[in-house]
Amino acid sequence: MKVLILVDIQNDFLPGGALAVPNGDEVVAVANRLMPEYELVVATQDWHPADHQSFASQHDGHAVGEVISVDGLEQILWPDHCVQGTPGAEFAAALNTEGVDHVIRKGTDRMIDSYSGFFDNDHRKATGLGDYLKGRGVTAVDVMGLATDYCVKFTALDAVGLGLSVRLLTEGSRGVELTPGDCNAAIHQMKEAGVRIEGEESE
Ligand code: VGL
Ligand code: ZN
Repeated sequence: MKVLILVDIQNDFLPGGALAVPNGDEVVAVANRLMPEYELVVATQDWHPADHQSFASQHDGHAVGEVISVDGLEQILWPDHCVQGTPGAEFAAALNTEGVDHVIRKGTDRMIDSYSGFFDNDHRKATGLGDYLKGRGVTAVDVMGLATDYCVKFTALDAVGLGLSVRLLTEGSRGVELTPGDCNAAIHQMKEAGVRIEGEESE
């Protein structure tokens, strides 16, 4: 079964959003074009409570971009984003959500972030996506969306870890690039883990 995972194509990750991914809006048209080619389309949605501990606003004396320890885990501090029920957390208006079969919300536990659509950042809890795919006999997934160097990367890596055959659709992915080179490094890391990169010959 051809399965597409659309990662976090939400207003706050688009230009003008709270955690804007440069050119993030360009992935919407790619998603809309590709969805009809797939039998199953799953979309992940970053869905934080307003007091999520990945937000710099929750930590006096700390700023966006700093790395601190939260509940024993290293956490990059982000601007408030994708707060449950706010416009920023909604899927991009131009995304054809009618083509989406299933939505997985993540990052709902205030104490731990969840870049991956499968598990939180410490693999303490599963989101249900792994079981959902397993229950449908899915063995391979294509992954695309926002952001290449965070949620797309960790979703792809966890998919590999669950034994799925994974392909990254670079055309449909854009990165935050907090540091220049982060996207290339993420792609390299995915490749090393066994993710096939769209458009590249596999050896
Ligand atoms: C993301 C940072 C924080 C992402 C989500 O979708 O890549 N990045 N929350
Ligand atoms: Zn988030």
